[in-house]
Amino acid sequence: MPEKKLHPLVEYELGWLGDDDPAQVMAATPQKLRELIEGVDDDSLRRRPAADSWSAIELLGHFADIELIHAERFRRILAEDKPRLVPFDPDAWNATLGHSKRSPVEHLALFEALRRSNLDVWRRASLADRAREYIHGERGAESYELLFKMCAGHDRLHMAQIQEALRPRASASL
Ligand code: NI
Repeated sequence: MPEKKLHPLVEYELGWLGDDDPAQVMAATPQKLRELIEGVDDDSLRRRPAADSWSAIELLGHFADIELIHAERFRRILAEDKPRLVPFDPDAWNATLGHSKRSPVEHLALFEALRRSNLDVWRRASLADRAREYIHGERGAESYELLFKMCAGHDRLHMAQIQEALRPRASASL
């Protein structure tokens, strides 16, 4: 069956997931995030690798934001008839909610509670539920299953960014 051409962002995030089970990937993420930041000092957590790249702490805040957005989106897709998703501006949330000033414990507590709940909603959903659609402003109709898989790929791409943000750097003066 010919497949609909995927939007580049969708293709990119699904590429990070590959053929892996999205629920398994997403269930493992909280522990992986804790391991990534274990023993990391506060300066390193809050240092941006470049002026326009988020620090590890900002990325942890982003994990919580995205999980909150998905908590709402997943539920609306199940409860409403082809809901139109409300756009979300991650940079604006990061800047105005002060993610860089919070602790990793705060970000992780919110993320983990929402992740547990979002996984529970997914596991209880039937195949027909998972095929339910929403309308994305730019990309048109997509399924709950596609959005869920994108979320799993999104986990991996941002975990790689956290690793990158925490990579020791040569001093600028050398
Ligand atoms: Ni993101």
